[in-house]
Order: sequence, then structure tokens, then C-alpha cells
Amino acid sequence: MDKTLFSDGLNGLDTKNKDAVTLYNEISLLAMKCAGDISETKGRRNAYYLSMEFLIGRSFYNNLMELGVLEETDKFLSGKGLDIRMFEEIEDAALGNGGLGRLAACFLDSAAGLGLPLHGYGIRYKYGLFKQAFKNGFQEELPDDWQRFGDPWSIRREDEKRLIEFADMKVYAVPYDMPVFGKRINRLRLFQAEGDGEAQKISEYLYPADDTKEGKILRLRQEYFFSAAALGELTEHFFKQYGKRFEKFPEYNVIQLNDTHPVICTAEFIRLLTVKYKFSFSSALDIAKRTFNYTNHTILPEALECWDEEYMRAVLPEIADIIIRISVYADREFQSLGCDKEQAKEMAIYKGGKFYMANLAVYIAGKVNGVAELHTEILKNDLFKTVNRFYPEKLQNKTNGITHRRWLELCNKELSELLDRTLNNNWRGDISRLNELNGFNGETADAFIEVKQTKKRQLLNYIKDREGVEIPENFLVFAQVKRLHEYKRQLMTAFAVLEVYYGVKSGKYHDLPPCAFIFGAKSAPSYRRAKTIIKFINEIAAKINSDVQCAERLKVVFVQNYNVSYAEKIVAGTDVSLQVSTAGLEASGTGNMKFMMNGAVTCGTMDGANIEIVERAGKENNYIFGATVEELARLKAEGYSPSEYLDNPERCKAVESLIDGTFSDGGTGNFKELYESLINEDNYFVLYDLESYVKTIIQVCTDCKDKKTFAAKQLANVANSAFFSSDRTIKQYAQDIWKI
Ligand code: 26Q
Repeated sequence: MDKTLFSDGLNGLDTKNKDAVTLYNEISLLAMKCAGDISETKGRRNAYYLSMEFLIGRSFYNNLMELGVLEETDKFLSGKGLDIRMFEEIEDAALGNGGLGRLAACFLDSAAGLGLPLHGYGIRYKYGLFKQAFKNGFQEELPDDWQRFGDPWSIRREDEKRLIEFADMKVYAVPYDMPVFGKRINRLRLFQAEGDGEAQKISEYLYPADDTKEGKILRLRQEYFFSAAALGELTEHFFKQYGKRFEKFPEYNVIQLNDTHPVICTAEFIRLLTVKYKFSFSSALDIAKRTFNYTNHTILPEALECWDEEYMRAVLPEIADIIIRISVYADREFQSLGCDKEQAKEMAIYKGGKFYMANLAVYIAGKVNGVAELHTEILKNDLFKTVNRFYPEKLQNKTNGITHRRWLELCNKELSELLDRTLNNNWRGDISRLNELNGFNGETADAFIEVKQTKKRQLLNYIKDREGVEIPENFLVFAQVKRLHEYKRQLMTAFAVLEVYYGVKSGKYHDLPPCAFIFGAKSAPSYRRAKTIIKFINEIAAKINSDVQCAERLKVVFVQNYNVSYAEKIVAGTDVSLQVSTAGLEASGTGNMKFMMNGAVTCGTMDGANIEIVERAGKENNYIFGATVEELARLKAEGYSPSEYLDNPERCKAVESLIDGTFSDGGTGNFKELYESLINEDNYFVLYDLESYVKTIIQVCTDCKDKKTFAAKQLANVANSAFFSSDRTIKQYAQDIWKI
């Protein structure tokens, strides 16, 4: 970064009569000009992260921070009577929908920060994840036209566009490069689809509705489009440098597949090597096996991709043939390893006219990793148990992480400054030094209480402005923010809140300290039950917030359009992080880590990375409740009958409120459907865990009355959060998988 050039440019900037969007573009472009070029990649080993999603959020503040000019820009604007927060009107780049996409963004940040050559490949969607608004408590989806503010952080590379061919159309993949700043400048390359009519549609929407054949085929096109473009250019660059010696390709390139979404490119790679460079199928397959690795992010059956041969054949016939051929090789290999029929079938890539993409991924990948210890155990013992038996070296764990630059330094300046004052080392340069905070004294605890109060005040003011809900700052703040899904059990929190509410009204919880519950989540547009849960929580919020009897005791708010930027405010201002998924179903969670690093205690189940969080911060400093994986396995075996657990009046009243007329679902019948699914199946054990959940919430509330002791628990979480920096995760990937 040429800081003098930047300073000169900044000081020469005329801010008069310019709106936020204009200034945003001018300052961003200036920073881009002064930042320097993307670091050299030639002649060395590079790692590539292929992902359908990169949930970047806002680039402006983060990039200026990474470039070391955020403070200067802040001062400059103040001098002109402007507030740097004016750029909060520039909306996030939401090219992802949740954890998997945000993880990809954190990884790029950490790799650049550590000086490791990791580059991203993805899609430049015209519209990112929809903007959410509530109308009458129902979720409404609005298009996310993020480019209308301009896109100063990308550079279009027209000269490097390439043609991607489908059976029925040809489309250009035009690269847009976003530099990722750190010790190195790495590159995130997003491809935009261009061509006639239909072609453009490929990069139009993140998650086209895939409940129709057309929708499914469009998603397939998206997957092939960007991953084939990536492999096309990687092989071409290699050829230019080293000629046809592709057996050396894996020495220079290692590719990480972010879930199964880009896995189709393994077949594309084999196609390129056999058709264009005349390799035999078996050597091409061998080279592929030494190039690719695969990360699994979910064990939910509905999220494991599987393509109908018919669809694949319609648009990618050659790829369909190649996958079938890989499948034949795989079968042969399984047999030679001594698999029986059953085992071979379980691992089969092609069966019953369908392609099983996770099986393809696992077969080709050198390493397959889970994203938290428990998740990896489940992969080893359950989803991929046969793989693990015949390829014991393949499966490994890489517990997720979050970049502490965005999720501590940027979103919590106050806490960062407290750490600067308290630690005699440069924790910003080496987050592992945060551990030295353990053994903090009373003074630090007092200072922390003040920081938390400041961040809470900022958050509650923001919520008042945005949502119109006023929460006094003496309230204890609980938050559950994440995608809306039944397994994450926002519904269980809703029932718990209602139970607390009824208990407060009846006098059962007469000395409960005041508390607020913040929800934030988007539901997939076609996920009916998830949308019903949003409506239900909004109904509960309206009822509780308008009950004057509870005005000083309880508040509930479901914030609209929860996204990365909202998360930055919520994680900093929250006291209690709710992580209550059904044990075994949340692969890792990363929100849990963000809250921990900002000093919230976790109230959660023994699931995903929660287990590792409490292992490090101490069970005594967090609130663990609910059934474990083992307990649920027993329960399932014995036969679970949900209605048995409705044995207390407040709980009954809370659950029955879905059908007894307390709340209205606008005549859709959705509340009744939800109620019946609970009483009859309760696949996610909401009713089973509800009792211990409410008890735990009450315990948290009781404990928080002793401010100092509670702050000490919160600080213990900060002190032990270094492990969850994605710097640690990336170092592990670099060492164990990528060898960079
Ligand atoms: C599947 C089939 C067809 C179309 C789409 C999909 C699909 C799309 C997105 C399946 C899964 C996803 C996203 C998954 C995801 O975000 N998983 C989260 O990954 C995080 C990072 O590892 C974990 O922390 C979370 O636990 C996990 O839920």
C-alpha cells in the first residue's frame, strides 16, 4: 500500500455536495489504486478454494482496515463534518446464504493475513441473497441489487473471459477480480455469465428456486459454469508454463471443494486432460485424485446433492459419461480393496440413474474433512463409515474458525482497545496471544463490563432505529441469529420465551432480571415451516412488547434482513449466545465463535463446535443443556413420543398457543400444520429439550445478577477464543492438506 499516495489522494478529495455512494466509490477506487497489485502466483504452489458462495459482507471498512488507512479516512471525514458510518447505507455483498459462504470469506481473509497463496473462485451473482422485510410478521423477499452502489472493489478482466459449453448453449465466463488484502494480496475471482438470452441467467441469482426441473438444471449449470471456468484457466496456465507434464499439476495446484457444489469440476478436469491434452483416462483420474480435496458441511440428507442422469445428460452429456466411467473405476477399486456388495453400493457414485455427488467427492478427494470434531466423528462413524474403513487416512477434522480481524478488531473496537491496554503483546498480529488474558484481574473485569455496556447501547439504539422496538439498556441480551431451519430450533426458543413470559405474568418468575431476546434469520423462500416459525415469533414479539405489565421485564425482537453487517453489531452487543441445535445436526456453527470472541456466554447444546468452545472456555463459564447425540440415539431406538413431554402448564400453554387462537397465522393454517408436526413427529426433539432449555435460561438470568461473576464468565470466553480464529484453521489446512 502506497500510503503517501493514498493520503495525497484523500486530502485532495472534494467532499462537497457528494452523496455517500459517490464518496464510497471515490475513496474505494483510490484505495484500490494505492493498494498495489495482486501477489505473484507463478512458479510456486497455490491453493484454490472453489465455492458457490462467498458471503463477504461490506468490503469498505474491512479493506481500509487491512490496508491500514481506516483511521486516517475516519479522521479525514470527521474533519469535513462527515461521519464514516455514512457508508453503512451501502449494502452488503451477500453472495452467500450462511455459514458455508461466510466461512469461505473468513478463510480468504486469514490466508491473505498469513501470507499464504489461497485464491477463491466463485460466481458473481447479479442478485445476492434476497433482502428480507416483514409485512404483517410474514417474510417478504426483495431482490438484492447490490451492484447498484457500484462495485469499486472488483476489476473486470474482459481479456481473460472464456467460453463454457453446454449441449444446448455457449456462455462466456467473464472474470471479476476482488483483491483480498493482507500480508499478501490474494485474488477472489468471480465469474459472470454473459451471452445471449438464457446464458445471462446462469449468474443472475444465488439459489434459483429448484422445485422445478428448470430450476434444478439452472443450478447444475451454475455449478458447472464457474468450476469449469476455474479448471479451464488453471490447466491452461499450467500448460503455458510446463507444457503437457500434467502429472506435475498437483505439485503446483491444490484445490479445495467447498461442499459438493463444485464437485462436478472433477469430471471436467478429467475431460480436459483426456480430450485436450490426450491423457489416458486412468492417468487423468490419478492426477485428479492428487489435486482435489473436499470439505463436508452437513449431514442432513436433503442437503446432500444428487443429480438425475436425465438432467445431467440434457445439458452436460460428456460429463455424464465421464462420471459413469469414474464410477466404474471406483467400483473396481472398492472390490479390489475387499468391499462386499453392500459396502460398494453405499459408496457408489452412480446408481439407480442418479449421480451421488458426495460419493464422487469422497472418491476423488485426497483428503475429506469435517468442520468440527463431533461432525468429523459422525462422518467417520456414520455418513462415510465405509469410506473410513477402507480409506482410513482420508477423513480428517479441521474445526472451523472466524477471522478475528472482522469479528473482533473491526466490529468491536472498544474491546480491542481494552485488549491493547491489558495485554503487553501484539495480539492483533498473533491472536494466540489472547490466551494471556486468562488470569485477568478485577480491574479488567470492570473495564469489560463497561465495554459490553457500550456495545449493547450501540446495538439497542440501532435496533430501535431499524425495527422500532425499544429495549432498555439494563436488559440482559440473548441472541439467536443464523439461517432459519428446523434443526437449529428457533421454534424451541420461541416456546421458551413464551414459557418465561407466562411465568413472569403468573408471578412464578417474580424476581427475574429484565431480559431481551433478539432473533435474526432468513428463511429459504420455499421453506414453508421455516417461514411459519418467523411469523410465529413475530406474533409472540408483538404480544409481549405490547404487554404493559411486562414492559420492564421482557422484550422480543426479530430483526429484519439479518446479514453480515447486522451480525457485526449483534455479536458485539450480546450477553448470551443461543446455540441450541439438535445434537448431531449442526456441523460446526461459526456464529457461536463470533459471540464467544466478543464475550458472550454460550447457552447451547452439546453440538458442533459448541463442544470445543466449552471445552476451552470451561463448562462453568457457559450453559450447556439438552440431550446429547448418544441420548438421542437411545431415545430414537426406544421410540420417542413427543406429547409425553407436555407435562407442565406453562409449557402446554406455550405450545398450544399455536392452535388455541392466541396468535394468528393470517388464516393460512400453517400454525396448525406446525403444531401437528410437533405432536406427531417432532423430528428435532424440540419438546424433549424444552424443559431443560427453560431451566437453563432461568439459571443464566439468575447468575447475571452478580455482575462481576457473570462478566468473569464472559471474559473467560474472550480469553480462550483464539483457537477459533480462522488463522488457526487455515494454518492447519495449509499444513495438513494443502502443503503450502
Ligand atoms: C444442496 C442441494 C441443492 C441446493 C443447495 C444445497 C445446499 C446449499 C447450501 C446445501 C447446503 C448449503 C449450505 C450449508 C451450510 O451453510 N452449512 C453450514 O456450514 C458451516 C460452515 O462449515 C457450518 O458451521 C454450519 O454448521 C453448517 O450448517
